[in-house]
Amino acid sequence: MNYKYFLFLFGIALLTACGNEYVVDDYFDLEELPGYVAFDAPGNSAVLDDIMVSESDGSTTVTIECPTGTLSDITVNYEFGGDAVFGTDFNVAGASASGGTITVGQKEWDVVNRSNADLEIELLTDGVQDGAKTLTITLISASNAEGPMAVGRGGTDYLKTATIVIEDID
Ligand SMILES: [Ca+2]
Repeated sequence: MNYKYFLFLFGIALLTACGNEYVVDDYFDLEELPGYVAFDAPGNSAVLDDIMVSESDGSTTVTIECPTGTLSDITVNYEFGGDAVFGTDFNVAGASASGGTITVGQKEWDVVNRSNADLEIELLTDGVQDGAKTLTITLISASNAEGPMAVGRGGTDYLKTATIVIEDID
């Protein structure tokens, strides 16, 4: 193989390589993100800090959102965990000791906070010096008219659980 022939081949190889890059660009595939519901954290944070409350605060809320928006109501199932006792340390309307369901609906009139729902947790004073209690609320499943949706940010464990620490006042 002589030198010029090698350069010629090298040039072809370069052109082919460049051509390939365009081919890659041509076939660049935009993948649609799957819809999901997750707890809303301040700003773009993927971490929800523990929510510190006192048992005499009356109530606190956590927000569950569908950042991509939804064309139909989303039914979200959640479960309670931690050592806070349902009916003694806290109450959530319509829920049971194991957890409950909340609907995240489309809010066309609310552009900023589209497709979210506030879950209100009533805090109960028990008159007993029983120390701080922890309540976790974990999103278990979600679905709308289109079918099942992921829970947690992008279907991950991020923003899937909210932790509420209830300080004792007794
Ligand atoms: Ca107490």
